[in-house]
Amino acid sequence: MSDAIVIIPTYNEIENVESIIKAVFEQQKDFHVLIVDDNSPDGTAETVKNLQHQFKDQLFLLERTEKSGLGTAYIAGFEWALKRSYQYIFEMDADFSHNPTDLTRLYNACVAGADIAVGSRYVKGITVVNWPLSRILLSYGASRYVRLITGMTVKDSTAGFICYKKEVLEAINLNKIKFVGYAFQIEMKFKAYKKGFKIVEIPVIFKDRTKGKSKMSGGIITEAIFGVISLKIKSLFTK
Ligand SMILES: Nc1nc2c(ncn2[C@@H]2O[C@H](COP(=O)(O)OP(=O)(O)O)[C@@H](O)[C@H]2O)c(=O)[nH]1
Ligand SMILES: [Mg+2]
Repeated sequence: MSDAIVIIPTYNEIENVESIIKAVFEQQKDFHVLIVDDNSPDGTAETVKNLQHQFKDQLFLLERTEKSGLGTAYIAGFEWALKRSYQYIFEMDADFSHNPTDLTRLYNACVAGADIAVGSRYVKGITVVNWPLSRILLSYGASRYVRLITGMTVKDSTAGFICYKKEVLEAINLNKIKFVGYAFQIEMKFKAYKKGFKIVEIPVIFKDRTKGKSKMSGGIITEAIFGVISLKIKSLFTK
């Protein structure tokens, strides 16, 4: 039994899913993997099922009936993981934007005392490769905006490469998490920050995907812009 599980949400990631799973299992540390697939029309889940024979009791699949956003996919994954005895629960994308070799660095940071280790693009300058300038500006701008509005010190608040200690996920009321896109990532960090958990940022290099398509949309950006203000206002009235 491993103490760590990497949750990877997928929607139409047929070109990446097998290689990302294998890349995680190639790490020296024994990580388990949970794929949360939203009934991808391209057959992503079938590929995972075939691999389950090879990685029995290490590779798990949670299938949902329709595309319902990254946030709710993670919540379903967190609930699944909390029912089992994992101590360290990760978020990672399927598209190799996050380098699986960094998993161990995030893990070590939590073992060394962090409650949340964030794979961060903005602690050593801006470590983003192959994104168009417009997307870098959007993401970096979002990070400055979140710091300004919320007062939270985390630099890369929209990051989705994370190791949570299970106590953090147990303390946050997952049923009350509202957002689905980038705002989901901000909301999770903000709730943990408000509860006094120790958040550590580990510098990572984020690379844009080379295979498959981004599922980012304008709606997700709008959600983040207004979502951050609403998070801050609500936090003034609750503890
Ligand atoms: N299960 C599920 N996964 C999703 C959904 N939207 C995005 N993803 C996955 O979330 C990860 C990040 O999405 P991506 O499209 O790369 O977003 P970007 O990196 O912001 O452009 C990838 O592994 C996607 O397959 C969704 O609605 N449901
Ligand atoms: Mg991506």
